Amino acid sequence: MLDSSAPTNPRILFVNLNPRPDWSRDKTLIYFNIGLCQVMTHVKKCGYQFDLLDFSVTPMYRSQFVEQIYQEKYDVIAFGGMVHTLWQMEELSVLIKTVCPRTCIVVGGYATMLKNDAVLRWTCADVAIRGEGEFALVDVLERIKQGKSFADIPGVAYKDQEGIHSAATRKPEFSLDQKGVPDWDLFDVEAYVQSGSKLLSHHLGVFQNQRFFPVITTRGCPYRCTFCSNNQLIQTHNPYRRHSVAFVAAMIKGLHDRYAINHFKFLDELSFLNKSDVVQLLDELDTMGLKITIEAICRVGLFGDNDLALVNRMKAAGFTRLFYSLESGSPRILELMNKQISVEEFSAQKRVLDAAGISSGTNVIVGYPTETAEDIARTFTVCLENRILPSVCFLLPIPGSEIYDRAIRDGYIKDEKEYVLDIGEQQYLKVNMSQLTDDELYSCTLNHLKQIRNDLSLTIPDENLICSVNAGVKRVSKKTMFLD
Ligand code: B12
Ligand code: SF4
Repeated sequence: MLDSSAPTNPRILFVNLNPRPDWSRDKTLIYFNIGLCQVMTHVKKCGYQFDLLDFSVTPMYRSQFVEQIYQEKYDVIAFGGMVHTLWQMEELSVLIKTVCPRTCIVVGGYATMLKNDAVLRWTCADVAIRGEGEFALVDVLERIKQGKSFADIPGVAYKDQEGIHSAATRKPEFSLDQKGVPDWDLFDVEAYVQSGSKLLSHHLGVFQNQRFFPVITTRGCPYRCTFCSNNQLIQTHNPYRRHSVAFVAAMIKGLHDRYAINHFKFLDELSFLNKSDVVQLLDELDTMGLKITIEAICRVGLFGDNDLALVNRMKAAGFTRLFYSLESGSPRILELMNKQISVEEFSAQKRVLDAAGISSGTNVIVGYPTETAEDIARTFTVCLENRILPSVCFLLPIPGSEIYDRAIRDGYIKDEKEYVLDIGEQQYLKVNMSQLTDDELYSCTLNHLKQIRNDLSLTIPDENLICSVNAGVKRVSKKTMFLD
């Protein structure tokens, strides 16, 4: 953008996409978008003003959106998200360019990490911020203010009349604490809290009558499971880092005191890498003495039978639930997944958490290449023996994962753009790389889940065993982010 009429103070609009515009609102949570909130917090700190349209809280008709952008004549419209929301980025960017061709569209989030700047090729976006967006977006806004090109901003790819200009990866330059606590009030916090307080979901836990809020205490994950987009995509942009425990405690206390939040869900990929991480946080929580409950994420193998004292201490500090994924009960498949865990460790962890009264959540993946009905049966037998109903994913090749590259190589994905723009979620069987037919895979999974449900005397209808909102082999999507 080399423009003599460069705006001194660009008019900026942020759009928070609703990742699930077609999901029934009373049956699921709307998740606070911490990443976008962090980006907006930094932009505000640097002196910029902006508007926000939050589609998660207030969905809009297309005509309302068009009216707003036409009237306001924004210089910059910024939005972002997972690759699973790329279809929305396309829809929105096409619409914006039709109504306001001169507006600079900036996209961020996981979708921008697709190979070969696909986000710039497949959408009408002008600028793609790869990796963490806080500092890079401010660099972009400064260039817009100065009427200068976006060339040579680390992590910023862009397109102009000459074509697409790729960017080197911008390594995270700052410690997590240096980013500061997000300015939660930029969003309608109460709308998010209310969404959680109405929810009663087996898979997500029971939030009714709780004031739930998510927090991030770490970024990234040092492991490289073959099915996870961390495998190739995120590692380079997002090395494993932790907030200090003092920061985490202060953030929790701030949310508790200001919004009366009493239930915290750590939305990390990996909240605790080892036991000393747990001990340090417990020491800090002890000094605060708040009456709160917490859910966190760890890996199988963190706790064993000898850790009862430690997990008892966690329970006393408010930890009510830990989520750790088994993924498969077949050692052969676990090995292929590069999961680096064992079934025995899973059972030991479940046992010791049960003894402390901390509930366990787990996920399993079905449909892995070479997987047989016997492998799948082993997975569900492990769950049944450990008395846990897992949440289930059908293996979904996600860009950035080894499995995605394999799905392309082996011809399961023929047209990448078409696939990614309609990727859907892991609860829907889309690409079947296993030894079973689609029907066999789906019905054997459902039958195993029914058996576990019955044995554990749970009252979950068949249609909600795989997906708590709606079930089916194929995803049903309206394919628009706007109200009808
Ligand atoms: C909360 C969450 C969700 C929420 C949605 C959150 C939201 N409001 O957008 C829900 C529950 C809906 C969800 C669903 C899914 N999720 Co999810 N989710 C997460 C989770 C746990 C936390 C996200 C978060 O807050 N991160 C912390 C913030 C600080 O980081 P961030 O969001 O990446 O933001 C930074 C940058 O990306 C960038 N950025 C982000 N937005 C923007 C915008 C602009 C304009 C700019 C400039 C920059 C920018 O700057 C931010 C600050 O540094 C992550 C794991 C994780 N810990 O990251 C998985 C994760 C993002 N999800 C993932 C997956 C696979 C899914 C599902 C496909 C799972 C499924 N059910 O099938 C679905 C897809 C839903 C859909 N239809 O799109 C993958 C990523 C996939 C990918 N490569 O895109 C992750 C990484 C988990 C994993 N390791 O597999 N998810
Ligand atoms: S699946 Fe979990 S442990 Fe494996 S790489 Fe992804 S976040 Fe890390």
